[in-house]
Amino acid sequence: MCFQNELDKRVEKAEKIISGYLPAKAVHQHTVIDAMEYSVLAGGKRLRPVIMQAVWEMFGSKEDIAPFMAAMEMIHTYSLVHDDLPEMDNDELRRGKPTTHVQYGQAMAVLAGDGLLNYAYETMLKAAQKAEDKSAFIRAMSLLAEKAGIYGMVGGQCLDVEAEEKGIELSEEQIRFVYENKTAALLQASLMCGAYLAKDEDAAAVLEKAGYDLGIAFQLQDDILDIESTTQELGKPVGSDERNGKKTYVSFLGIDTAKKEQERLSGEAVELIGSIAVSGAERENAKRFLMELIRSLTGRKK
Ligand code: GRG
Repeated sequence: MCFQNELDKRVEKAEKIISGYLPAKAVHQHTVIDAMEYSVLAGGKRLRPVIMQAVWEMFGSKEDIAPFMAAMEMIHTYSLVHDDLPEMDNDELRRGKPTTHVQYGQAMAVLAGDGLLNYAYETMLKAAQKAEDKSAFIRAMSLLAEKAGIYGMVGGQCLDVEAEEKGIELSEEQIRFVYENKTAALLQASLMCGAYLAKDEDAAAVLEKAGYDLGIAFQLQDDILDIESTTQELGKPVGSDERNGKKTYVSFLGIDTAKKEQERLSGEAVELIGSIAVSGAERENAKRFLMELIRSLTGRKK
């Protein structure tokens, strides 16, 4: 099967899983549940759950990865909903659709983000009760929590927001901190959960490094697209960094060096994954897919 067909199939599978874990309708709080569903089902590449499933296939574990895939996409989506709010980036378009606060109002968008974050943990905890290997399950869950929190995504977003609010020009090291946490942390968790469920700590350490490289490369490409792409192609506004006078890693490196660095980091991530030994055709296939997926993100158009 060619890579694009396999990716399409895997995205479709991830979308079914994610939809299956969305909260049931309810009478009085139906608006927040609708807004949560709207945000999650608005589209998106489903990159993180697809990565999670591929890694899980590489290692094999009796514990199900599906609740983690759904929880990861809920956490990722909450971060986008909150990031789009007027108090943060004030964006009106996301995934080609009106942002959640445009569609449902600001208060409901805050609640939808809160609801998604909380429901992610409800989803994993419900599944944990049925897990055979509870310690492996809890290890994976606490990794996800950490990478999403103040020592991960929220921490990265904190410095990013503060710099913008106070007009502070970040140093290269500080920009790296922002990228490592705001962007790489959830990608690292996506790569590591499957290894933790299979209790392979050594592989998880290699995947954490690969996730760092992938995350920085992914964010560099995001910044490059903000300069070179169009709103139509991206499904979200472009040129926002320049408009907001925001210094990015690309403004430090210059666009040509940034492109080279992005390729170097993606290549390093692929190599690290390639260095992990797996045996059996199915596991080899999952590893090959994961490597191709990361290669395909170099020069991604959205
Ligand atoms: C509000 C706590 C909090 C955090 C917000 C996610 C985020 C942090 C900000 C959004 C803006 C941004 C540039 C984030 C970096 C990560 C990133 C490139 C997210 C977009 O991920 P994609 O491209 O999105 O996978 P889709 O829509 O395809 O799922």
